[in-house]
Amino acid sequence: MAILSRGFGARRRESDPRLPPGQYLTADFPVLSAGPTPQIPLGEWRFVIRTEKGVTTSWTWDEFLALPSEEVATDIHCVTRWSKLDTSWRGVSLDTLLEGVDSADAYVMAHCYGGYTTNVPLADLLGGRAWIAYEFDGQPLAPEHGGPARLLVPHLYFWKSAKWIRGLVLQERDEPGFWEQNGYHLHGDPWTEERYW
Ligand SMILES: Nc1nc2c(c(=O)[nH]1)N[C@H]1C(S)=C(S)[C@@H](COP(=O)(O)O)O[C@H]1N2
Ligand SMILES: [Mo]
Repeated sequence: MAILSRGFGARRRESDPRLPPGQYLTADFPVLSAGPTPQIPLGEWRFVIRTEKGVTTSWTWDEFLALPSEEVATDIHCVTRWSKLDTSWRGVSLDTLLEGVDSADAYVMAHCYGGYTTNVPLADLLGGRAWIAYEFDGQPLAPEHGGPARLLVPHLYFWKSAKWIRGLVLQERDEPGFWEQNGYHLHGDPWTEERYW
């Protein structure tokens, strides 16, 4: 009985057009962290964007909360094959954050409290497709899920959505971040299964 109903559920889930190839649906929210959860006092929190020329733009927590924010309803897809549909977030669009930043660099390295890094082409952060998110389900983002704030790039596999984000460095060349150095794809599009390289 259990096997039959699981099989039936799996077939139904696979037919959901929002599910990328090779993914299954999950209703809970797994925590995947490569290290311990860093504790970041809000008074010390900064978000910094640096161009390759070394020009920095920086926000304190209060300055960050004063920026225009957006509600984001989106599906998320982890390379370990779970997908979660209809998640809801609040955050500041990268379009807003990069507006005043003058740079010709095409790539970005995201840096986190705790040392995690991940690389993303700048184009994937623009066009209303990426945010620095600080709420999940109407609540402050829980520390284990990246609070105070995390990068949210839901059209790429979820390892690109760097938790405990500290800043972005714009770069002329693409370079592998933490998981990318360990074999994960440089880009990570779930729809074309850019899992490993
Ligand atoms: N700083 C940091 N960000 C991270 C990670 C991490 O280990 N450290 N793990 C990544 C991976 S592999 C995934 S799948 C998601 C998991 O986010 P969650 O724990 O909120 O589900 O965060 C990504 N961002
Ligand atoms: Mo992941």
